[in-house]
Amino acid sequence: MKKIKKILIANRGEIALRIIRACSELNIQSVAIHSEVDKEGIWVKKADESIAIEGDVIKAYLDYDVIISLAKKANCDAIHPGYGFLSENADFARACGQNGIIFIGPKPEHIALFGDKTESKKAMKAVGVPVIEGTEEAITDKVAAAKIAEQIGFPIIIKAAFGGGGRGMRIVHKSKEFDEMFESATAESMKFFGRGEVFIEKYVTNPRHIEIQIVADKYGNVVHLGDRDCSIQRRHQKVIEIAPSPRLSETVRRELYRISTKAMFKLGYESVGTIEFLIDEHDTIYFIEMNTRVQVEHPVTEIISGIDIIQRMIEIAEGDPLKFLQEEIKFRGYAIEFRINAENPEKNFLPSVGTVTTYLTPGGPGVRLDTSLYSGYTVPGNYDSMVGKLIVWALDWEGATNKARRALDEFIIEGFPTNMPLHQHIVRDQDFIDGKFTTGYLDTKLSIFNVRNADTVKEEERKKSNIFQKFLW
Ligand code: MV4
Repeated sequence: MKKIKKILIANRGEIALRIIRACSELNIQSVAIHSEVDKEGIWVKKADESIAIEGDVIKAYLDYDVIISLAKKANCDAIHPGYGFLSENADFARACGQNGIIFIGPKPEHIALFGDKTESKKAMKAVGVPVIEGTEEAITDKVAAAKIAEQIGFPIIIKAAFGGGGRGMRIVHKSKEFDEMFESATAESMKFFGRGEVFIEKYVTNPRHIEIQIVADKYGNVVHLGDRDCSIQRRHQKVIEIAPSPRLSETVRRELYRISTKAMFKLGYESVGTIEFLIDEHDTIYFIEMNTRVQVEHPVTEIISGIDIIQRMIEIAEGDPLKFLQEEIKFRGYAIEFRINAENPEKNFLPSVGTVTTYLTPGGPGVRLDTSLYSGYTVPGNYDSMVGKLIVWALDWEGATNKARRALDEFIIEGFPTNMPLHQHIVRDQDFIDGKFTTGYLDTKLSIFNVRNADTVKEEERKKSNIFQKFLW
């Protein structure tokens, strides 16, 4: 007898729709929640049931006492948190369990462990994962911290001990900058995470950002679903994600798989998770952090492995053992994900709002679109600017970059500015096509792309309108 027959999705937008689709295929009922400004959201329309949460439009997705009580009232057996919002809140995961609601995700103790970046490093080091030289404990004393920075040797990086995603992070190149950077990192960490503790590491210059997808059941079966290259970021927001990394050596790849699966097995990890690494120019591997949630970029892994990660999360929460052994998982081809953001490249990527007027989606072989957009939809300005993900797949890297160019040029969204012009520049850039990129890629390319130049964008629009004309007639 199945334990999970009805799931409340404690999220919004494209990931809420993604979870609803997974539920539908598993014949599980879905319940959507939405704030007042989200009542026209596609996920509200597609769920079997939907519940409006009045009041503050951000708290609607964060007040877990309300969300748990709504789940109980709607006779839900489980809650799926998606990513962001409550997805890495250990107290929420614990509260679900205490209320007889299954939390679809890792154990609360692992969510808590990996939310503490210094404890994470200690735990991963203890199970054989290489970590970056730095302070083992969080620090709050500036004078002591400065001494440690001198011992480590510049450049160093200051990071929030209870943060992530770049907030509260400062790179310090020389001693005289340290005090100011320490104070600003501490202040930013306090502002965004409510905790000011920071820690220090040796700064790894110009690395690639490679992550490993993990799936583990409740019986000690741990598999990896390959690697993703997430080096192409702007201000710590991933812009493009790729699976597998086009320029990772097989030796490094095998080692990443080995240490990741071994570490998760030794820690008794359950559900899905992503282990983030830095790889420097000498192919040295460094663990940076672990995400105890499904990630935005999970589709690129789904496409090359053929495995539905959201459905496996639900089956693991149900108590089912994994259906496959590591050796049965085969990876095929390359997938590239382009995050489509409602933001204006001409205004330094300032978030934009508006109503979708002309909406022409790409298709054809190897094209997937996970989005909350539809013709006539009005993007609210209250949330993250990502409104969708265009994912393409081809058997080889060259094919994938060509398909990306074709699909992006086919994709027409009018009614508000998006970052599509940036993507159209990147897929035509020789360094991208050659797979030559590290975390510094966009810093060097943004000015060359001149993507903020109105003429460039106008030229792109003209070209697109031709495609539009061709496409329609
Ligand atoms: C680093 C690093 C270099 N050296 N740590 C941590 C949070 C994650 N989102 C990015 N992180 C990094 N940690 C050490 N010791 C480089 C990154 C990093 C990065 C840093 C600055 C600007 C963009 C970046 C993109 C990816 C990774």
